[in-house]
Amino acid sequence: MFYDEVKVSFKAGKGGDGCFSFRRAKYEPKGGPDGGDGGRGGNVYIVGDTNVADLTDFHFKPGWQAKNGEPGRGSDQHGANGEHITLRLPVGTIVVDRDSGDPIAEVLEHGQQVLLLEGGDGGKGNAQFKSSTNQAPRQFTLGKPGEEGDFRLIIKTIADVGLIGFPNAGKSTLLNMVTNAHPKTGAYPFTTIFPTVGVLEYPEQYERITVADIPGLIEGASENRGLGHRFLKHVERCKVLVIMLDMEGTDGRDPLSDYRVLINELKLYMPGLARKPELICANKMDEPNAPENLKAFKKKVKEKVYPISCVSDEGFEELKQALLEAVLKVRAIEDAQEDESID
Ligand SMILES: Nc1nc2c(ncn2[C@@H]2O[C@H](COP(=O)(O)OP(=O)(O)OP(=O)(O)O)[C@@H](O)[C@H]2O)c(=O)[nH]1
Ligand SMILES: [Mg+2]
Repeated sequence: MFYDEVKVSFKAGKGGDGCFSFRRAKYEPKGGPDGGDGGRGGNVYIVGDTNVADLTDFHFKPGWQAKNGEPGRGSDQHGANGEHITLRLPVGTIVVDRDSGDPIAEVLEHGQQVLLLEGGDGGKGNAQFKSSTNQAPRQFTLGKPGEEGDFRLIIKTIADVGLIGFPNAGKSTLLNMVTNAHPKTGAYPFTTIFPTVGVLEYPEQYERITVADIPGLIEGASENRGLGHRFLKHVERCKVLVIMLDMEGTDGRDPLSDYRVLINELKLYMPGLARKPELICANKMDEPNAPENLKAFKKKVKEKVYPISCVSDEGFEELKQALLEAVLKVRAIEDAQEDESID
């Protein structure tokens, strides 16, 4: 089972209480106040880690708490600070507030650390309240509670290109052939049950892009039917989408209706998704009915189509170059927008 969404509750440590104490020594029967301050509660940090594949650990243990600060002690002893905890999350994880649904934090890179919840301040010991007018203060304060919250952790895959299509279109086969990733492939639907990201290299151009294989979508995916819906979130952060069609129409499929359903599902899920640059890829061109189907398809759809075959490598080069071009275009736009926001 692949967990890309879990409910969790995290809590930072409470501050230790301040101490109320007076010095008592043999020849000092009325020694001054010496109650120390409490230690700070530990913080909760999250950090992105490419070695963490999914949220299984949090599914089985959804509650995490940082240590409380120790109370202050007599003889002016400060309580120890509570230990922080650092939770390692897959890169691309978003932390959402469970009540409001608002995103609180996200980790987008390996090693990126974010302070999620702050530990409470330690209380003040009575020694802190000594003044010229009050030599024997009886005040001290309690430690403050740490921040806490109920969250939803959601992985949203980060890749330049997202491959989407009906089950069995050949998405994983293509990823296997052109990238370093090796997702399972098979002649049955929903072979892929979690997104896999591979790197597509362009040695001559000194470029590389990342490509995500998304589990197959079905009609009604946007309404949460089948496996599809859970996985549409994984294309939200892709720069470019490849709509992969089985041009042979294996098992009675119709490429044109597949195309329309897929575009519609994207729109229904999130209008922004349908506005991303899309490349239409016609797979299985080695099969007997594919050329005829492609002709019919092109009559109805005016966008450029990239015919390929994962059996003969046909069309790979053209598709790869088109992907690079499309990704570089989006990167340039994003860079320009970033510069603008900095100015
Ligand atoms: N003839 C032919 N068969 C192909 C081609 N590409 C993939 N296949 C076959 O199609 C079947 C499905 O391929 P997958 O790559 O597992 O399909 P997928 O789109 O990843 O499917 P899901 O993971 O179920 O969504 C496998 O039996 C592949 O061998 C192709 O270009 N030509
Ligand atoms: Mg697959």
